Amino acid sequence: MAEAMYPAAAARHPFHTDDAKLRPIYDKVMAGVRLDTDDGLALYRSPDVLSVGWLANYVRERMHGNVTYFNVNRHINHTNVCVAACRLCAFGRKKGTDGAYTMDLEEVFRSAASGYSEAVTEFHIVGGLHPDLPLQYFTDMLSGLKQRFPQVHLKGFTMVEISFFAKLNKLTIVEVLQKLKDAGLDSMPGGGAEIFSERVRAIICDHKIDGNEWLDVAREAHKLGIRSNATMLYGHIEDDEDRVDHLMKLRALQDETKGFQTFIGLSFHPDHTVLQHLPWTTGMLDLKQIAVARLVLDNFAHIKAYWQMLTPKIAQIALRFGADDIDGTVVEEKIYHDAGATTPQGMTRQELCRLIESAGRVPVERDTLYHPVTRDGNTVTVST
Ligand code: V47
Repeated sequence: MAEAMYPAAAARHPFHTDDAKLRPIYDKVMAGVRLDTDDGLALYRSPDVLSVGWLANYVRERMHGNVTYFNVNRHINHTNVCVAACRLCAFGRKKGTDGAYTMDLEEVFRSAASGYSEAVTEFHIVGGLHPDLPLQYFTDMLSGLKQRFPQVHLKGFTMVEISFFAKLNKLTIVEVLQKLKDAGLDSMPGGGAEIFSERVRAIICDHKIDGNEWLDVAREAHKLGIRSNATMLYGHIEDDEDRVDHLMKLRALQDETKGFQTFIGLSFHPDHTVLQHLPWTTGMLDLKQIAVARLVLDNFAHIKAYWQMLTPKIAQIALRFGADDIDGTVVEEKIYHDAGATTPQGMTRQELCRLIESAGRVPVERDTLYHPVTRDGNTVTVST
């Protein structure tokens, strides 16, 4: 059906490219054959970004037709106090220093309720690694949010936070995940993966768990039925091999657990970080990253163009380079804005729909698990 409606998916026209290395990749994509490491490298290194994008768009339309997903969500960053001092980060503060904050639970609940009047379907909850917050703060947060907002999906805590909670509370990863799940955790965001290469991690985030631990926590979460997203931080000091290695590791874990929902490439924002001498990513790299992810991550249903990080304009173009999701209303964002993002803090549902429609796509509001959502005023119905 999708193939009949969308010409790129129907592959009626021949594949014109100046880059001969893309031709065997074209053959594999048409035949639905999995791409390997060399293919991933050839895609990153290709000067023909439009052909790379065409291939990714073909796959995107084969999977999702003309649909682009978005959601109505709110980010909650309960604390920026963090014991790690990652060079990539402008958000974290040491306890007691200028600008450090920690919300008490009443502030968390107030912040959850504030913002746009549109009924949100998801709270996205992440914070720094605070040395004094006991696990009960988080279980009380989750159960308190569920009690006050029973219809809202709670997507919270990165693999890095889970590992930290386990160490701080002398519990296993599984015990922490189970307690959070029992308190109301529905799924997890994809942050904190950065890039799995040890060489790069030693420079950009040496205080963080290593890549294998990130993957181990994701594996345990998926085994408990907690789905998650996955991310990759790019555009700093990594090279093409590091990027392909990262994608291959995510793909291998997805083969095993099928627990990842969406992949989000996160472009490095250097301002106010220790790495602020590094340049910002270019639009071409951002688009190529979306496309390569779509082509290599054949077992991921969704590739997200996070508008707030990419800018709304690049995110729109990304909907023709492999992305089928543009993220949500967000309302209040701190991590990227502390690192120099100039995008708005949030967008209304109507603004998101306009962005998607003017990219020639059909907006579909989804809940966190990609069930379509319909609204009558602020009454939300989820089709499961
Ligand atoms: O965990 C931190 C990264 C992540 C910087 O799962 C930085 O739906 C760039 O994970 N420049 C938070 N990146 C964002 C995130 C996310 C966002 C939207 C949706 C989802 C999802 C997840 O941002 C952090 C870290 O990996 N980060 N500092 C920086 N200066």
